[in-house]
Amino acid sequence: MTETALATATYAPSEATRKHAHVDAATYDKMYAASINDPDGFWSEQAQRVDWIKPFTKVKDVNFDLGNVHIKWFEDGTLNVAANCVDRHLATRGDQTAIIWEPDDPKDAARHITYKELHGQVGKMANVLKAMGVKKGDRVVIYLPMIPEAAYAMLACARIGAIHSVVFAGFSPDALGARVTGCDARVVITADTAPRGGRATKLKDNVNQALRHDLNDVKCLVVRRTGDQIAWRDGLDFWYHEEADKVSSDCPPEEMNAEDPLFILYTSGSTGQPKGVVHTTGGYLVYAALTHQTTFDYHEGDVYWCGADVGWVTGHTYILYGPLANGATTLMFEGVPTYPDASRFWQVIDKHGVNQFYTAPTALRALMGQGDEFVTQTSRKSLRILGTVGEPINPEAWNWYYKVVGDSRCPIVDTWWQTETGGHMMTPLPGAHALKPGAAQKPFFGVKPVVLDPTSGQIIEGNGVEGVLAIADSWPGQMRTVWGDHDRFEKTYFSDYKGYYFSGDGCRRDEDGDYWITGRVDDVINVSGHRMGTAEVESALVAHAKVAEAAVVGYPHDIKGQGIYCYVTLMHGETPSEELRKELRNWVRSEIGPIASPDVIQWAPGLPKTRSGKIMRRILRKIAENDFGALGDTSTLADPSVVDDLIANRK
Ligand code: 6R9
Repeated sequence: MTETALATATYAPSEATRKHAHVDAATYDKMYAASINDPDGFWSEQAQRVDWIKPFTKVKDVNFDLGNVHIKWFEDGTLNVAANCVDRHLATRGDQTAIIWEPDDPKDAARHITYKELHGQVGKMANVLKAMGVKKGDRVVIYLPMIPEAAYAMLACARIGAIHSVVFAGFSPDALGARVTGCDARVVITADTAPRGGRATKLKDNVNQALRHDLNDVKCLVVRRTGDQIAWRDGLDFWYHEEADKVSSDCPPEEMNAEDPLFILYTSGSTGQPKGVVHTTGGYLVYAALTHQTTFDYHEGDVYWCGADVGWVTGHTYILYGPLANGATTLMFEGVPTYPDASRFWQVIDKHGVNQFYTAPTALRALMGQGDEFVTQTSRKSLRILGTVGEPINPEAWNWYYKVVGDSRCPIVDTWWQTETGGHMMTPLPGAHALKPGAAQKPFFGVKPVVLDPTSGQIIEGNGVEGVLAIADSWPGQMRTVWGDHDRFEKTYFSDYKGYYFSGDGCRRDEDGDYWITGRVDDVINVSGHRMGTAEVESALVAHAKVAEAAVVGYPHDIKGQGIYCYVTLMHGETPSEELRKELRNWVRSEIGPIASPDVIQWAPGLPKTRSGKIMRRILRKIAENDFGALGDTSTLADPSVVDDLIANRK
């Protein structure tokens, strides 16, 4: 199939999927209408899926007007998130596995942690934190690998009302230090060493380095993961296993207000230092639980796997809080998709009988480039639902995921959302919608998307339209503020388009009213007066059989205003040549049209990516502009050396 044919194919839910699903088409329409017409009634009912200590009487108090933005849900209710994710399941499913832990090395034993064990572990960790002086409202930074203790630590904070800020274990000491300072944390939880893909990151050394100057009174709780030798700061560092021996596992949950902060998560914007996104207790949990159940069509007894890292929002909402609030069995994977080989994901799925699998397009494209045999040698028959998140998925990768991974059996939920939104904002629902490859398609319950004209800020009505994506009203999972800087919160999200939450993404609403995310609007380029999404060109390039991955940026062009600069990674075994360059240029012309013809194609053995797999286009733009002095911070890249290669080989 050509790219265009792939993109226009639709896949209706099979009868089996539709019948099994919590939400079919009619139910979606009914529930969506109710959520928009009567948000108070809808959310008041949905909020009953969590246990409240003191029931709320007020559902929603929201204002999006610049200068007075405030967002409150269930504001006079009280509850505890850890009690909801753990304690309340004990009576009915104490012996059910809550967390399956799959270690980096498949030769090591996997672990199954029941809800009962989880309860004991969370209580212990909570009492250890208390003994270290952590109180309600204090911030705790968590810098851990993907081990069960990461879940214990997050839930322990929630239990005692401390605010966690998880920092991805791949971040550098400087990035870690900035985040500890940013939220003024007095305790960091880490491990000695993090094994990942057969390589080891010395986390405790990183912590020592991060805390070496003005943070040298911050305490550190250390989980023993490998037993490696580490440098110790006497009086400040504590082994978790030693401290845990000294305390009981009984720790009563703190009664928290619905609007008390649950966590801070730092995320990058288009300007300045990373912002501390603040999520609160009641609304976030309700939204996490409802979206997890609905989007993944989660049913009692399912084994569910989100392949993200707990260092990202996807890990917070869809490894931990959503699944555990629903009493699910959630899988935590310590490793990487290509270790020991490119078959690992699919082997883990077979090993644990995974029913729902959720990953990012970048992982799929990387695996797709390795060939189908890594997939087809496994069974995958337990799979029911597949999901993607993080960036627009190109129809090629979608098609591969659908046909090769899912054997054309499993619906793909393409979930558009953000750190700021707390949970899914747009996605097809497996039993309700005919899938369109690459479309996030439908707003979730309570989400009122609007397409705005980027220049006038006016709402664009009707179908077959394109603009910037904003949201007209609040939903319970929405971020409440930027930690310590409410002004920045208002300016970033509510000042460009008055009265709306601005997402920073562009989108198209097609003739059927389905939404397609076209990418960050800061990535839009203007070529000879034509607006173009860099993602469009990338999608065309990766549709070529010899291309594994591509990143496209604009660069100043004397005649066209902006030209199209493409970084292309070829499939394993392909050799760059002038012929191939010409072939790709013609390919893109034929896929999109002559206006999209690449001006420059640079072969890129690797692309600069964050550790969560996002391509850092900022760096690629600078290289394309020949502006090597202003590359900015490259320390957070998964592999900073790719930048040197790209500069050395700049066209
Ligand atoms: C959850 C997460 C948010 C940005 C968002 C958008 C992009 C995420 C997407 C998607 C197209 C999807 N994005 N999911 N674009 N289709 N299904 O990724 O949060 O790291 O904050 O990134 O990611 O551009 O604005 P975060």
